[in-house]
Amino acid sequence: MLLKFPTNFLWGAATSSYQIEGAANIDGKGKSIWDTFSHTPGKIKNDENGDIAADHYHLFKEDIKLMADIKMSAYRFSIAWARIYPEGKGSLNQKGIDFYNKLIDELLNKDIKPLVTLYHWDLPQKLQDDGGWSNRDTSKIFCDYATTFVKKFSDRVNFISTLNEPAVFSIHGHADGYMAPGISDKNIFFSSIHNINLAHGYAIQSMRSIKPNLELGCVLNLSPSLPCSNSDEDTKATKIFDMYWNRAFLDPMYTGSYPAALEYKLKKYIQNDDLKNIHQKCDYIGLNHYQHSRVKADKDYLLGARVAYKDERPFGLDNQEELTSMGWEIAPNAYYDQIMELKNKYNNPNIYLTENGCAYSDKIEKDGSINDVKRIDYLKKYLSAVKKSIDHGAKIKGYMAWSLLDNFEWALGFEKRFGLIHVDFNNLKRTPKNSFYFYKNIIQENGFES
Ligand code: GCO
Repeated sequence: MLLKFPTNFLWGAATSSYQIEGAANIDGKGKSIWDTFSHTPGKIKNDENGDIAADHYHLFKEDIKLMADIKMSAYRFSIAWARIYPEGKGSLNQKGIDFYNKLIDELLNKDIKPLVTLYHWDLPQKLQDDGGWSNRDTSKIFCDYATTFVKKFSDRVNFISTLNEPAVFSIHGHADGYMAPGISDKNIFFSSIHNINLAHGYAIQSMRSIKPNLELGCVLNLSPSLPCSNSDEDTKATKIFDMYWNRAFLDPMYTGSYPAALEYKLKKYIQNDDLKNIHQKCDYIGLNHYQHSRVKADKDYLLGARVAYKDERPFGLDNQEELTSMGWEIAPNAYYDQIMELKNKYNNPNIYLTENGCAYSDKIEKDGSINDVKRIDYLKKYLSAVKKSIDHGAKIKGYMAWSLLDNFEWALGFEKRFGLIHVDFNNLKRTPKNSFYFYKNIIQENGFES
């Protein structure tokens, strides 16, 4: 059956600065917490780092040409804060501004809409040295950075997201320490949650005051949380996990209040008009989604709850269930359920699907092609779920495949390949995979045969 998407539906791909740009120490860029973390032995698989990554910094024109070749209508990317403000604040780095001017101008020359994320985890190290997100001043400094971005680029960029996945970088950066800055401390974690929410609110207010018709919002990782057993401990842990993973940012940003249990934990950080400052009019929710969260109680975890490991197979899940190379389930029903929860419980917002995709180890055939049939199948299943949600009233405005290019998958390094385009990290050669050409047909037809 032919699944047709709405007219003007945006089809594109997503990346992030630290994962693809490289050029980590040139043209005046300051250090970020991911430069520090990736150069800390033992933090990243094979001790890899993003010093070169996919070298998008030098190869962006080639990458944009590939996007234009298949008529992508949008490209979601993030700004490396430390390229603009090497120390997070104070003096500007003109070479950093020049890079993003060239990138944005090239996109516009090719009729590709820039979807900019201001913060995709790479906090300037100097700000971390002053406490990072646990320092309330960082919220205002982020606002100044956002204000500068709008003043320099909003003549050409209309779509701006404040943050990427605040739950991920607050939890993994400050509760379990799995990601930069690698901290595990309850007070730092709780104060960071609140200051990150404040940063979003201050930035939206300031950007809106400069240019009222910008399309502004936040990109959130949201997934239905399910206990991985029917024990009381796992059931209780699932409620706790859901509060931190799904509600800690969505609720204050989009409804104006924290979940009661969380507000109690944050109360010593919350000052007078904070919730009013956080709850600003947003034009959309950016949804990043991959699978359910299968939750397990774990007293050794600061949250007392974590995502189940692959071998902690959730009850009721057929052990034949296929997993991607991340060990993630292929569960398009979870995507549908998550979208419909936003529609039904969060006032039917405009939703941009800002990340979705799968990692598989891709094989290069003798003729140089990459026949990634599993990724094509994944796209069909997940986009069918998207179409079903649209048919049931969800206001989905676009889909950004994660990811345009194979890239640096954080603590897992370069092994996990999410790209529609293969990158040989030894010589930086780009090879479009068959899923890239399948995506070309989807864009051409504005849909596909399910
Ligand atoms: C995230 C990040 C991306 C990841 C992708 C695969 O969603 O975690 O935004 O940077 O690389 O999701 O894990």
